[in-house]
Amino acid sequence: MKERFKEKADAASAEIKNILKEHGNKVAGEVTLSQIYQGMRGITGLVTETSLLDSQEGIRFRGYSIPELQQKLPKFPDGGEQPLPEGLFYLMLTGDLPDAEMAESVTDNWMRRSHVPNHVFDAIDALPLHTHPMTMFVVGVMALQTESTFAKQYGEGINKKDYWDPVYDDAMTLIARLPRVAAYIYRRKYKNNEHIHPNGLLDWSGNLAHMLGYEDKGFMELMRLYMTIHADHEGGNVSAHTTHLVGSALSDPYLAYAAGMNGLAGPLHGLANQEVIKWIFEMQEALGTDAPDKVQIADYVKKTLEEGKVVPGYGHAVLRKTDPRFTAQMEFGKKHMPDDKLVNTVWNIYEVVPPILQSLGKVKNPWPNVDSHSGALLVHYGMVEYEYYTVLFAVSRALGVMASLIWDRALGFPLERPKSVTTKLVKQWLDGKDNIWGD
Ligand code: AMX
Repeated sequence: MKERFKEKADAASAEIKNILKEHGNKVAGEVTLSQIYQGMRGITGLVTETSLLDSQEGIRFRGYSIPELQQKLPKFPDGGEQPLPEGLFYLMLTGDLPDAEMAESVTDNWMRRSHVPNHVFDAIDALPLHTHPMTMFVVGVMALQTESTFAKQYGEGINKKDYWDPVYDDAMTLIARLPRVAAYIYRRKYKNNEHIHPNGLLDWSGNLAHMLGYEDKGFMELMRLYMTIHADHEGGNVSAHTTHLVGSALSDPYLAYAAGMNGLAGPLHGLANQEVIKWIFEMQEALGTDAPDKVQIADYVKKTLEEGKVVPGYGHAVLRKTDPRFTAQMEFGKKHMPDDKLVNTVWNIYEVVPPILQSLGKVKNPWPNVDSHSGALLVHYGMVEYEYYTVLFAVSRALGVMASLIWDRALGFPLERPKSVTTKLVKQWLDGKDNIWGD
């Protein structure tokens, strides 16, 4: 995989140099004052090679949609139906679909790198038990940073054209160790500190399921699907963008990834997966039923909006249709647990919420995102501890942001530093006194 990546990166680097030499001054779009003030929506400002998001179609990883990945990526040999995320990582990194042997070599490589040093567990253990699992997770990642090859080699004066190599090494080691760190947090916080050793015969996601304490084959398949669909969502989302930004300062992959995951821990981003189940559980309690009907759900949604809160799991900054990651999970639910009450509630919410959000007249996307479905599938297999869910998202997101970070360094992308302005300056510009755009 490493050699294949290097060939591809060298060719891409030469191609980009040529594109910039010939077309570097071409104007690519324009920016409005509203965009500057309102979260930079729709401004194209960075390059991410691993995936691309279309507002109508949803995510494509190197050109492949989720159903295509489910068909074309290698599966776990023991009757697996969902793609192995190892194969997705290979695809995101090299641009090529791997065969089963290549995916297996990634599994083996990660298994060899997966030993987590004891001080990482000590760092997590130093936190009180009531600490949020995402805080424990980022502390664990920061403790892993002592092992950074990039930081060490940078300190020894590595040539900048070789940066990608130790970044690759760090990315592979970090991804390999995350399931153990994630499972440790789960078992410490919720399962009496009783830990489970990895099983060398399992794949990366199967092992995560095993170390979490879930041996059900259905749960293992769910983890493979979960780790695949949460991996990447192009470059502008908070976790991917933050990882890229912090990495651009040549902070090592551990520092960059930890920064990104602090962003994932926000309720408008990855933490929405815990918020969805918390909200449904609160609704069940308020209504006194675990199977609310559509009228009851509609009333509860309206109450949520009247209280000035968002409906978690709905809306998106880019998507304008039902998220295909939602659809993939719905299909999993229809196959594995069609009669589950909570899963059926998620499907009823899907029928009720969009027209209500549409009626507000301001919500640009009334459709469900990935987070509106994931929790119910986890609860089905017994994982009810919803505060933990974003950790699973974080483990998966490492695949996309680390593949991208390796590309960033191989392509020699510089420090990211957009220009900001003050409102005082904007007002002077509006009065015609100043040209703040600097031409
Ligand atoms: N419920 C209620 N109101 C919503 C809403 C929702 N689900 N989604 C958007 N709105 C509101 C916004 O709060 C905003 O209101 P305001 O003008 O009074 O401030 C208005 O609609 C316009 O917002 P928008 O342009 O449609 O969305 P955005 O690009 O600013 O924000 C997002 C996108 C995801 C933050 C927003 O839809 C939201 O808060 N959703 C709920 C939280 C959620 O599910 N987040 C997970 C997203 C996926 C992910 O990153 N994992």
